[in-house]
Amino acid sequence: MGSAAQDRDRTAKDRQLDEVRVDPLQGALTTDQGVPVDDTDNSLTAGERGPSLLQDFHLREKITRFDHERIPERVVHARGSGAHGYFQVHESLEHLTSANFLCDPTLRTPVFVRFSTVQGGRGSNDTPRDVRGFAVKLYTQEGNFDLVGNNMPVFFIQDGIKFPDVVHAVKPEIHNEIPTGASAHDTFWDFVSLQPETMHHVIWLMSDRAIPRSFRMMQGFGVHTFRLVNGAGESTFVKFHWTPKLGTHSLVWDEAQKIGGKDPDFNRRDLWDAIEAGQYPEWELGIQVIPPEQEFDFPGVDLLDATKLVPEDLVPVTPVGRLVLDRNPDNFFAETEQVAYCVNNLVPGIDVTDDPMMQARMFSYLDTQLTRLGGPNFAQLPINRPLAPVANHQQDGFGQQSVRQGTANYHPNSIGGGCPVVPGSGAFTHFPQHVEGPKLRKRPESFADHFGQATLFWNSMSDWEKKHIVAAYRFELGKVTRKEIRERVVGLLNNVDHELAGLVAQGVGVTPPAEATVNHGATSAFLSQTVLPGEGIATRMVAVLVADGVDAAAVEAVTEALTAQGAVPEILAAVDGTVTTADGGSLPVTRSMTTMASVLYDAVVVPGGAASAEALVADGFARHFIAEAYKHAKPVAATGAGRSVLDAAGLPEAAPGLVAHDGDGAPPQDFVTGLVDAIAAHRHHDRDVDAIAA
Ligand code: HDE
Repeated sequence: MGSAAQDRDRTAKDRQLDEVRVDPLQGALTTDQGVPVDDTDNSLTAGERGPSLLQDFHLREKITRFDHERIPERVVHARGSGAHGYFQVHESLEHLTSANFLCDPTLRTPVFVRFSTVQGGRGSNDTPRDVRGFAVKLYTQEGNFDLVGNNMPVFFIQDGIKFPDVVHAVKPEIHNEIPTGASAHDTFWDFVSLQPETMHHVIWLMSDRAIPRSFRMMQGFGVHTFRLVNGAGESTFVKFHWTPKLGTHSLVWDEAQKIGGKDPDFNRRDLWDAIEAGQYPEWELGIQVIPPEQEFDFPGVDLLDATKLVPEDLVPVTPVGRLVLDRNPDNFFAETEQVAYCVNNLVPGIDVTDDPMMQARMFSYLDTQLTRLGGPNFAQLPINRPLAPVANHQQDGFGQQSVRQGTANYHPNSIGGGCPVVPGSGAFTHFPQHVEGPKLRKRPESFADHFGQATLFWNSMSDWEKKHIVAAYRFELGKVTRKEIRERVVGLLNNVDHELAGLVAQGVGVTPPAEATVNHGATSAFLSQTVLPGEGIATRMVAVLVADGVDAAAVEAVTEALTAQGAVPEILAAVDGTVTTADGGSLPVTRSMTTMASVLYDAVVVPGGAASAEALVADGFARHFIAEAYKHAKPVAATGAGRSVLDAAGLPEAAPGLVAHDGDGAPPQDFVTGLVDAIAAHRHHDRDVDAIAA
């Protein structure tokens, strides 16, 4: 374990995990029984070239254990990345809830968070167009509370009974297991075209929210309406929101696809590296609070309908606490793979509602984990074990870890002194909601509007966001081979917005709908990513392209200024090692350019130096690197002769996010400020990039 890890804040969960941390790199090599092994490189054979012997228990054990290393992957959200951290409430929320982690501002509640994609298998890449999971396990003093959310505030369907259908439709097709990590195929869009309730979530999926730049730069949502219950037994409806300090930022689609090949672990690596560098990602927890008497005050929105959000224009999000991730797992399998989130994991003061999606989830998570984690004792796995004491009469089953003492394994008992007792207070109590009605299978009338909020989302987008959404529909539907499915989707889109439907139709070879529908014209000020800029440029990756003869003073000034702001400049040259600077010095190269690609960086800088610029102009890889970064709307900067490389890459004289300084040596302050601001703005989509060949 490195010194940074040793120095970290020790949380209660961390200390609990210490009990099971082992360092197998010490001492003698043994079997699972602790018997020292004499040779682990050669099987026991009858004669030097003879057959292996059955009695070689070390060989058999080693192979058997290897054969059984894999467990079933999650049926959805199989690809994930996790991290430890803590949550701390700003001020007591005791007027709303009795949950003590939300009432005591001095408490730092340990958490384990797992981010994920949904469609792809465990080995799929990080950057498909997909929803991202945002699952938080809080190890509170009153038991584990899991907030198992996504990075989008709504869901595809309204009733959990449709979940197997939507997942079957989006997963790889069953005859050929194609496509991996993508929704751009016939079965998904067939389902969408026949199930109009998907329209709202699907437009989020077609937006840049579905291709986050980083797990650290995406929002999280509890999606369902929850119930908070205070000490007096009064209940309030809430919606949970996580808002990242770094802003909500995305890739562009072409970039996301290329990253899938250049670095399939892009988001996982980004999370890991930021935490190792001490740049701990942070989110604000916010709640929308809806008093019970206002439950029916939102026309077209039933609080129990997971395809709807409550517009923040109507109910603002109140910041209530902070989530910080400050420690990487020690072991991927033991922690990130074996963690089991469950919508059932509730603590006193937090309850569910009758949202039929939430109700189905209450069943599904535990059920799937019984298979995935091999039996009913998975809550005893170190990563799942609560910090709160566990005492009950559950027993036996595969993988039982505890050795229970005594004989009273039932309730009531006198032999065990009646223990464990049902406590008089402090227990989880279901909110005593009044329920009555006939048993029936019927979607509520109040769930009926499938288009209004999709229209609201579309109306609230900036011009470039709208362009990206149209392009995404065109891409996805363009991959759909059956024309009638494309036609049906365009028909549904016409109910969202006539212009949107027409633009998509033109791109996918179907006739634009003739009949103009009425757009309600309403907008929300909270849905566009342009209103979620975040703070600063910390952890932004900046490529500095150099060759022999580079202007050392310019490199030094730019890299120092960026590093001072927490950004990560990397010096890239044609080959690894060092380059000779214009003044005869030597500059270490971080990596060779060909092991990387522009898509792995947030910005590109080309420092001056005549010979360096000349070499880069002659290097097609370098020119492509710059053109591609520019096309992806990234900041591009140059000093001195570096400008000629931008020209050779086909960049215009001036453009948003293009920062240049003519002179050699350390560039002036306004260049540096211009570059930092351009990076902080993330992307410059107000450029005309159609003619750029990259
Ligand atoms: Fe899940 N979901 N889900 N889901 N879900 C699972 O549980 C399910 C839904 C979400 O990092 C599974 O342990 C049903 C909404 C996340 O381990 C499974 C329904 C939201 C994760 C399951 C939904 C989510 C899962 C698969 C419709 C956002 C990954 C493995 C009623 C609020 C958790 C597992 C992790 C995982 C069922 C809908 C989020 C099969 C039946 C809505 C983040 O139980």
